[in-house]
Amino acid sequence: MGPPKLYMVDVSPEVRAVLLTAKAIGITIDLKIIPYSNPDEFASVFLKQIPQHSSPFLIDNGYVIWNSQAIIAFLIGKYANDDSLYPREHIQRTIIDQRLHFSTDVIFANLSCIVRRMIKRGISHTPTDMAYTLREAYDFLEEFLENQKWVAGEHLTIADLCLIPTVTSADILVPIDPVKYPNIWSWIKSCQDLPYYKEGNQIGLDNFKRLIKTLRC
Ligand SMILES: N[C@@H](CCC(=O)N[C@@H](CS)C(=O)NCC(=O)O)C(=O)O
Repeated sequence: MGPPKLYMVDVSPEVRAVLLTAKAIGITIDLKIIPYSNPDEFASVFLKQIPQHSSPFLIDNGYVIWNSQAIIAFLIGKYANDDSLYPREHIQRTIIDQRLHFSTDVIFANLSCIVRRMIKRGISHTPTDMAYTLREAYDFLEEFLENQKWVAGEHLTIADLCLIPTVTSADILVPIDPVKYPNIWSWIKSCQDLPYYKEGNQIGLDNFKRLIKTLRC
């Protein structure tokens, strides 16, 4: 059977959310790079297995699971020793779920739209309306973090592990002003202090930064 296999490329913030979660719960996952540059291999490992053609995806005991947040909930349910990262108590869980949707629907949605335009249409700047929406999202996040250390309360949860890769990636395209957003920067610093932050987010974030630099040239 072996450890679960994660098919991924770490420039993706959604991938890094899974990497952070796996490290936070202390499980080993077998990382497989999606072979984007090899069309035959890409068709057999990716297009065939994933009807939605979406990365990352996980294969665990023969089951194929895609969507980072579905993967994360699965890993916590199956492998975590306790529910502290995704508590079952319904109000706590609802707040976490709300933040997860905020990460996907607002931050990642805009981020991926900007990056797709860069890759597919060669547009090197961030369109004003998308920059505006990201800044509006920073305003909301700043407010979520008022008087609390983590995005869903006083404890680290998967909401932080999902938001930190999307927010730090968004910062590369639309910089987060440290004067205007002190709560966001102190939360980023708390995340950076996690012992698994470098491997879980920083390495892939640096790769994302290099990719954006190339696309802007
Ligand atoms: N919300 C989804 C987003 C998945 C997604 O859009 N992934 C991108 C990469 S970041 C993708 O697969 N794009 C299509 C492709 O790579 O062919 C998730 O959390 O998994």
